[in-house]
Amino acid sequence: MGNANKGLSKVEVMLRWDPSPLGAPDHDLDLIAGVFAADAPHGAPVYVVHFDSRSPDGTITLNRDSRTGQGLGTDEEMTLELDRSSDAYTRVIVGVAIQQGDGERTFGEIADPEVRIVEDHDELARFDFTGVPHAKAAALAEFFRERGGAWRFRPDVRGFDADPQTFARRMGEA
Ligand SMILES: [Ca+2]
Repeated sequence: MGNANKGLSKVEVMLRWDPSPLGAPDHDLDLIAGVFAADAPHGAPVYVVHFDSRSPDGTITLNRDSRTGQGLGTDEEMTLELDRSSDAYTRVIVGVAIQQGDGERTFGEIADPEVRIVEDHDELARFDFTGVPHAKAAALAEFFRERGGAWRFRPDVRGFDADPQTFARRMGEA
């Protein structure tokens, strides 16, 4: 169990959305995590994890990936083993980006997108994107390491007018 003094250890991030209407182009949302080092917590990420990119130390894993949102329940799922991460890393940002095809796609056009962040069975946060309807990508949550080493969580919703690659580079700016 996550106890307040001990900090977070292993966190699950779950993304779901509904498929686009029949005949319309697929909506492809991606969970993205950026990992930041102590000397540049708001700079470029040391590495990012998404459908095409793995965590070099194996502490962040994308367990499930969807390109359409079809199926019941969670469409994409990521596990963050914060307690196994190197001391050099002090900040992790988790967000969602929409793949941009022909024409622009924003969260307001996606049917029922939702992210849940859970540790064990405790829900830390739930996001429905209603605050960022015009964004193409959004940072949602920040995990940060306290001086004593414990990992903490805070919601941090910021919309971006950016494709997934640009979002991944810039997600740590704030
Ligand atoms: Ca996807």
